[in-house]
Amino acid sequence: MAPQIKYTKIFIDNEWVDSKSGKTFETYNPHDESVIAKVAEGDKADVDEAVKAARRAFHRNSEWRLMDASQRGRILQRFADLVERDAKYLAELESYNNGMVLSFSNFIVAKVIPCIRYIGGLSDKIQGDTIPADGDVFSYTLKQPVGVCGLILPWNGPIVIFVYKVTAALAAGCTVVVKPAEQAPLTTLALAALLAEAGAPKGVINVVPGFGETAGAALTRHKDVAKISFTGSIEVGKLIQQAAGVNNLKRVTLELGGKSPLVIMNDADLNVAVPCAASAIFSMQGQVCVAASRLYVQSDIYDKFVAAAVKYAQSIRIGNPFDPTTQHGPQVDEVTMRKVLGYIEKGKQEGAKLLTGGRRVGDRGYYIEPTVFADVRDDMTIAREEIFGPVQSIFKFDTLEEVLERANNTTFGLAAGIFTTNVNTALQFSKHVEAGVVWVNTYLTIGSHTPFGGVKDSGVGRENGPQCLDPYLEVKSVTINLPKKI
Ligand code: TXE
Repeated sequence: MAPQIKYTKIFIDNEWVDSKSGKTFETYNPHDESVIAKVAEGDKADVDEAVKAARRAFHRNSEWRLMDASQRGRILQRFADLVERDAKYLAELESYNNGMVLSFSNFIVAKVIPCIRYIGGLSDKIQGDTIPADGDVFSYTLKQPVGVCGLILPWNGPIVIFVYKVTAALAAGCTVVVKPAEQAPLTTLALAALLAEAGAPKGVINVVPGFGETAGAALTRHKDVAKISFTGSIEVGKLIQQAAGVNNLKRVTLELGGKSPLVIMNDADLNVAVPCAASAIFSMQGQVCVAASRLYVQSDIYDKFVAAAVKYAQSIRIGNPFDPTTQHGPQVDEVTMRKVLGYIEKGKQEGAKLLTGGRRVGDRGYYIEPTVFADVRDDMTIAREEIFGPVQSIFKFDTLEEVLERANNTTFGLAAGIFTTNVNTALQFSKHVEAGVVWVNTYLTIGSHTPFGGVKDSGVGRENGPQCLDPYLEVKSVTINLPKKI
């Protein structure tokens, strides 16, 4: 049964309001293209209201600013409890709105609960330093929240990305205005309601659904927003970095796309590597920023690996995300589906060997077969551009030195992986590959304890890990003159 839609409006000051223009937009179920709900369409006027609310909540005398840090942490722990209470509903809503297979959305929701607890637990561990400065002075530092943060989310993992950004911003003591992606805004609204229920004072969390060029752009240019954290495409990431400097100088964190290499050495355990390489590209239908979209297989095992990869891809069960046996759901929308099918055509035209898949499934819903290309060359379009779809591209290589050179020959730098039983190979690769995240004999192993983010054009800054509050904090140094050094 379809999950109940509880919230479709703009959330400001812990209240649900219509957009000032009265406009709404439709949000869809990618499984059958049906309209799920009409959602309030916020634009600049609504963003202005939301930022005002967030500013009021950030005033030095506000309830939020005067609250003990440990109390902020307790609100976030309660938020984790409420996400746990509503886990089934949230997972269903995510699947309904963006096509994520239910077993995967259940897994994601189960993973974000400890993540909220971890990040929330950092609220009262924000500490400055005492400094042995020269002269008769006493110097120390304070770490203070940057202010109102604009958080712009994508559609491929709204729950997990909301948690990374919002929990860290609130743990640091900031207030936030969130702009969910137009394709999948529903779980963001549900999570905002849970934060209010957990005790976030009004104005601390505000959500303005709407489109990127209007609501998103207004947030990015707003002079009273101190920081933007964005997850999405590189094109928009570049626009955001420029817009963030127009009316004031915002701090900017960007988590962008990738073309992540996964390397399989001759000595790898293929029983583990084959399924892991498949889930590294086919999870969420390939719509994952760290998707292993360049699979480099060493020459001795190449033919054997390719045959096993094709067999695995053909075994993946395609279907309604709500069917418990389904492993592969639809792409998020028609634009994305057509873009992926276009890349598949391009791959064929440019001479990559299509071994399985490559077609749309049915004519209702945005399904594409898990697709495997072999004999892909580094200069092909499918080797260079982010496809963001279920397309496994396999390349052959001979030596570690060669594969490092080829893996790094890209403007992207988000993730990388290697399967090998040789520790020296693993260490060499991990040191020299240009990526923010490296996995050895595993892939997609993301957790709150480990920093996450990209190098090169894949992003700026890190989320998660013990430093995850830093992007939301400023360091202030205080120096006090003393009659005599103590
Ligand atoms: O992303 P956009 P789209 C990649 C992936 C995908 C491609 C396009 O390759 O195929 O991007 O996806 C908001 N100012 N990733 O079009 O446009 C927008 O409303 C401010 C990788 O969905 O970047 C949405 O909330 N905001 C990725 C968010 O930006 C703007 C996740 C992302 O949308 C804006 C998603 C503007 N001018 C896509 N324009 C990842 N890193 O995981 C748009 N937005």
